[in-house]
Amino acid sequence: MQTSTDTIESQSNSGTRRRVFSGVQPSGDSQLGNYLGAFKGWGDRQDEKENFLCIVDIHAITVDQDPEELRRQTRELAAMLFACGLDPDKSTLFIQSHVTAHAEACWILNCVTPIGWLERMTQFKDKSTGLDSVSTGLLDYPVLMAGDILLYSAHEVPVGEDQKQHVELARDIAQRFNRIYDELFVVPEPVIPEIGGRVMGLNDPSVKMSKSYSHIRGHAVRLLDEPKEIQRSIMRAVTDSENEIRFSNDPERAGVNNLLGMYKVMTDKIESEVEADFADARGYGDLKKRVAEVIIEGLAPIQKRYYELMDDVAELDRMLAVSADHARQVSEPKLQEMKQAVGFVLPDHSRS
Ligand code: ATP
Ligand code: LTN
Repeated sequence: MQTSTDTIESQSNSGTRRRVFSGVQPSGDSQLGNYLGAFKGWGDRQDEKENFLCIVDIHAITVDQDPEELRRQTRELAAMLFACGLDPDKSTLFIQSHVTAHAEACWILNCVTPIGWLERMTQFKDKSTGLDSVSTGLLDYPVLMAGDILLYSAHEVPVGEDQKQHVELARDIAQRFNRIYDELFVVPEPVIPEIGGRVMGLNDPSVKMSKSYSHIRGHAVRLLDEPKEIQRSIMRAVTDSENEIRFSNDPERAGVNNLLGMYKVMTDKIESEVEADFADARGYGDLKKRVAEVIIEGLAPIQKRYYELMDDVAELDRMLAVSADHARQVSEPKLQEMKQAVGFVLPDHSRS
């Protein structure tokens, strides 16, 4: 029986690195916000954190999907994440459906989750409004997500602001399970990145850049866009009628702030250095030109690596299989503890 927090802590760490879990939906073409707000940071910090990163295809089918498209987008996202710098020797990047513990953990956690907690979720309300028929999976989405996180005893869950409520629910579920049964779960913390936390749409800087809208012309820079396309999108970005190139919280100046924020994260500079870089700029035209340049330059090696990986899908699948093995090694013992705690008879392994 697991009772001490110390034991949970030691289980959740193979070395001194704090454990991180995050998930991404294979829901379309990755865009610059995904890179600046998530993928880049995961890669930059993989020496100091123990990353478990999951392509959440089981979550994806909570809304309608074309099967072939889902399969294609899942592989494309895997290739893109590796191309963005996730090193398979340092980070465990795997496909959720390869590790059956996720679906099993979800079921057990369902049975300690009051349905009212799920009906209150903002994402459920947003995604279900106006639909003729809503799947049970869509309501259950946050419990599957709680299972993802809790199976790995993750301390930190980097997510965008929109997913904070789900991580808080995962905390509530963990605490409830710990209270009803045994103290099995680390209670995870949501981590919202400050820089790059919210890259805004180029056509409308009041809405978050998102892969679901990346087909709308002028909304996003997609990570696979060609240089000309990137330049065109940035040059057409909405700005304001002033001509001052500095960071600001003024909603009227959100467009310029967004462009400066992109430049800052792409170049790993601090705000004062960014503003100094533009001290000699002649207006927003100059700003946009230089922002486009750093994006094009930064994405070039990523695009090259992405196409190499997609040229050898067998090798990509092999990399994913190795990661899934590792994910299973970590999650399976936790699932067994959950089964033990709720009173299941564990199978007799001496027979296999
Ligand atoms: P969807 O349109 O399917 O919701 P998305 O592009 O909004 O997709 P997610 O799959 O929800 O992206 O998120 C993947 C990761 O990328 C998350 O960690 C999220 O916080 C981050 N992310 C997504 N969009 C942005 C953005 N505009 N700015 C900063 N980070 C972002
Ligand atoms: N719901 C998240 C994706 C996701 C996730 C997770 C994020 C699924 N499981 C576990 C963090 C931890 C999204 O739509 N971005």
